[in-house]
Amino acid sequence: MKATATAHANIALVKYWGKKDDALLLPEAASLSVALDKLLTTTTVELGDFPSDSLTLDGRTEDPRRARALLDAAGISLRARIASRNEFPTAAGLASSASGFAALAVAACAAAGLDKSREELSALARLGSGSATRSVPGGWAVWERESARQVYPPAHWDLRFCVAICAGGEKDVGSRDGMRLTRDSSPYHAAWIEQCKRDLPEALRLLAARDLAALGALAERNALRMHADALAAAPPLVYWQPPTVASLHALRELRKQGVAAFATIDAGPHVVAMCRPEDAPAVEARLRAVEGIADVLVCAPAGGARVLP
Ligand code: 2P0
Repeated sequence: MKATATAHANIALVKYWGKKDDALLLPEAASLSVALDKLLTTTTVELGDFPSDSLTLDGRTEDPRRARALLDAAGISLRARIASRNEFPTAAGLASSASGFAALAVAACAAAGLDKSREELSALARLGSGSATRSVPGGWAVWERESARQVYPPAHWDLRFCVAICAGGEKDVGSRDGMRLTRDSSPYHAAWIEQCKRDLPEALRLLAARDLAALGALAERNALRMHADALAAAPPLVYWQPPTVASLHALRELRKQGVAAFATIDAGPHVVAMCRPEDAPAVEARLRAVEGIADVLVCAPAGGARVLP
């Protein structure tokens, strides 16, 4: 009763920032993301008659309660030993909950011998973390309600996503609390959600047409509007650090020089710049020149979660 699965983290171009159901992790608006090849998590689940559940992340012991919620929903009552490993620096504060819970859902069901559809696995991953819903199908994925679906495979569009590490360590306020605080206190929140509802169909049209200039501009606006909403919370949520702002300016400068590179930022300080593969070396070099940037990971689109043989 043991299985191992892998999953990639994803970056949203139309973001999820607000739940309509806190217990079921259902989003107020649909989101669009792409899975990133270098942000890979491998998770092994062993089921048995153990005294309690246990979870380690890169060898450190973590609280297994969110994992248990997912296992219960899958109908797995046996205790679980879960060991998860990230192929990327968690110390740098890169989110691993999306890839972690996607890999967990797939590994746990495989260990239990449960034959679940991709849709069911996506819905299970959601109970661990909202963004994990999209890491199960991987590729270019849309999450509307209970589960996410792949709208295009990774090969639909060979773009690059340059992940600039703009700070070390954990952030002060995690996504779960930050999202709730924003929804409950930002005067702009309703407008943000309405904006996402307008952005998604437009983003899908631009994704179909592979229009980088327009999709990149839309994704950058969407991310900045999400942060405007978070900044307007009480108390305010300031996820940015000085290199975050410097990177936004650096990408603006690059665009003036004719390089199409656009920023997105999750609930943290790191900037992800999307660009064409041939422009990635210049974008990477420009970001590395920003004071305070520790590292840049250049990623390509990746597939979904899968069981390892
Ligand atoms: C996203 N983020 O769409 C957005 C953009 C961060 C900013 O999904 O409470 O860890 O577990 O559902 O998924 C991060 O939030 O939050 C996230 P929960 P999650 O990728």
